[in-house]
Parts: sequence; C-alpha cells; structure tokens
Amino acid sequence: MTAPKREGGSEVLEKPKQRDKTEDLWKVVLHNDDYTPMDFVVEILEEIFDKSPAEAYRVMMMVHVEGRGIAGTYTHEVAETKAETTVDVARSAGYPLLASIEEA
Ligand code: TYC
Repeated sequence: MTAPKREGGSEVLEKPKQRDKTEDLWKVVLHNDDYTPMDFVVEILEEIFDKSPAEAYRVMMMVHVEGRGIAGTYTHEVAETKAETTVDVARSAGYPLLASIEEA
C-alpha cells in the first residue's frame, strides 16, 4: 500500500524520481547536414537538451566540423523522447536535422 500524501509535503513522495543506478544510459547523437541552420541547432540544444548558450554553440560546432556530436546522455526512455522531439521540431520547421540514440 502506498503511504498517504501528508499535508505540507511528504519527503518521500515529493522527491524527484531517483534514477535506478543499474539502468543503462543512452547518448543522443546529433548528425550534421548541409541545410539545417546553425542557429536552429543551437536553439534545439538549449531548449530540448538544457544546454547553456555557450555549450549549445560548442556542441553545434562539434557536429558541424566532426559530422556528429553528443547532445546529452539519459535513460533510454528520455533519450528516445528527446531524439524524437528533435526530429519532429526540425521537420515542422522544414529542416532535415537527424538525431539518433546509442548506448553510452
Ligand atoms: N552544417 C549546418 C550548416 O552549415 C549546421 C549544422 C550543425 C547542421 C549541426 C546540423 O546537427 C547539425 N548550416
């Protein structure tokens, strides 16, 4: 049985979900292309991957120069959702940006 939620806040129930330390981590990989604008990739990195403007620019340039780069590392479900959101937002804007996931 789940403990009832106490008035004024239960320490246990209101804590953010702890990651299972045995759960596998997955990288979200961004891929370079010739058409997606640099500013758009920087915005994706700031908004979906919670990067600072400087870090977002650094990762975008890494992808631009090297062909691919790591946007972030997450549990499988979160990585999959962020990769899908990235591709959905890019397609809605008319850009071919690709994001994939691979085990970290
Ligand atoms: N190569 C793109 C350009 O010159 C920029 C870009 C960077 C595209 C990273 C995709 O994942 C990417 N506009």
